[in-house]
Amino acid sequence: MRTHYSSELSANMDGEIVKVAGWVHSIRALGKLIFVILRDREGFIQIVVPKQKVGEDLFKKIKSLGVEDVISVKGKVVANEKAPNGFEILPLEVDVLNTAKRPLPLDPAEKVPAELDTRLENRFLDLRKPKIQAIFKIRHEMLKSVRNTFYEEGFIEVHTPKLVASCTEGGTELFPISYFEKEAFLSQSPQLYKQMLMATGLDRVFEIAPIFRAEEHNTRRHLNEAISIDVEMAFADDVEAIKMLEKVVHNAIKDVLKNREKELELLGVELELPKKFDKITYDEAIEIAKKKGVEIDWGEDLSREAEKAIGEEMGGFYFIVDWPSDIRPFYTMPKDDRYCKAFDLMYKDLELASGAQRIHLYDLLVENIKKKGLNPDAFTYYLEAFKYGMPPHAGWGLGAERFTMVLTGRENIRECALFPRDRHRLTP
Ligand code: ATP
Ligand code: AMO
Repeated sequence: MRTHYSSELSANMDGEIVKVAGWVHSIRALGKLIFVILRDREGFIQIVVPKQKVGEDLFKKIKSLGVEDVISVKGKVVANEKAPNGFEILPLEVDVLNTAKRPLPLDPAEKVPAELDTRLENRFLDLRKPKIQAIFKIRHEMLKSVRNTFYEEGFIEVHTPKLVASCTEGGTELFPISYFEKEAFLSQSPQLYKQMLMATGLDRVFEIAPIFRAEEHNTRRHLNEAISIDVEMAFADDVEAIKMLEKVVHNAIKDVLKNREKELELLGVELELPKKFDKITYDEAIEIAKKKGVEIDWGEDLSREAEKAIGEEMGGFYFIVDWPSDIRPFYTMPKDDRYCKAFDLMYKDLELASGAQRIHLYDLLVENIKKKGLNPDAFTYYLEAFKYGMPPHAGWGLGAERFTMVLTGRENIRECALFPRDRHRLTP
């Protein structure tokens, strides 16, 4: 139904017959002349309709169109300095493929921005806006780049179960589900499975898949269903895992800058390629927070206020390393009797990724599970993998929506998921 996208047309094609298709973005009738702006995925095209050139019938047909009707137009490209982008289309045939009921619950061409709730209620219309599509084009570019880096670095793509029997991350709650006669949960993280895969010889695996977290509260950076970019590397330590994360993030930003210039401009984002990733220890982070007047004791997880204070001081991308063992999950490799080999990648005050070198030694792992007040019997299937030759390994999880927030300059994570799931939203 189309030969060209709007972006594939130009004034140089003057005289060529083409077929374009999309939605009626706007329609302006000025007596014997109508201007239709057609919108497709790649932009806008002006259709110029002079009554005496197109004939009575076609003129009438076009005049009866309304905004958001779906049409396909066969016509001639006409170079015209006065038209947007220097050309317009003189129609020969118009197919009305479908009509739109009016009034629209949300106008994709609206000048006044709608509330986020209204936008999410009518997401299919919201997504017709070029600026909103730009977010998902950038997200797509990021994921494509991330995958390319994984392929180049010899990673194997895997998928682990999302219906699981036990928790992996302390802190957030699980969603219970009924699994025939057993109790089961939606997976919070592929953590245990990606670690088990380190005992198989697959060595380097990645998974890009949903994680489910029963976050009780509404925040601007938590979803109840998110996409996690997960990595696990055998024969590697925390330092190598950090290097891989830096490479993935660096390449993604480079590719977005290179291939999504138009979208970044539309969103008004000035993205900078990070030259280096600063590293501060947890102790240094706490000191920064304290100096800025935040009340926080050593050994506490970073509060929102602490994250804000540290983010303000650090700016951009940076790592927080050398965390107290007590506030990291049971699978984290200790460094000494107080600290462990865990790291977080931050962008200003937003946590983008968490990772660590893991415990690969069976006895130490069982001891740590108990220390966290968990029952090792609940982890039998996982622990078995540590008995018969488990190499040292490390990995991380990077939130796709959080990374997209940074790449697109959005303040609310809901903007970076097509159909976000939050405390109050289960539809659309
Ligand atoms: P992760 O869940 O991987 O740790 P995160 O960014 O959610 O990533 P947390 O350590 O959970 O980091 O939380 C950071 C801060 O945000 C903490 O101060 C915590 O109290 C607060 N916080 C976490 N989850 C919520 C939530 N659902 N609602 C409100 N505040 C939250
Ligand atoms: P963590 O719990 O820190 O670590 O999660 C990793 C990353 O996933 C993203 N994320 C979320 N994004 C949106 N909404 C949420 N509710 C949410 N929760 C997490 C964040 C976070 O940094 N197993 C470890 C990873 C590892 O060590 O390999 C884990 O799950 O960007």
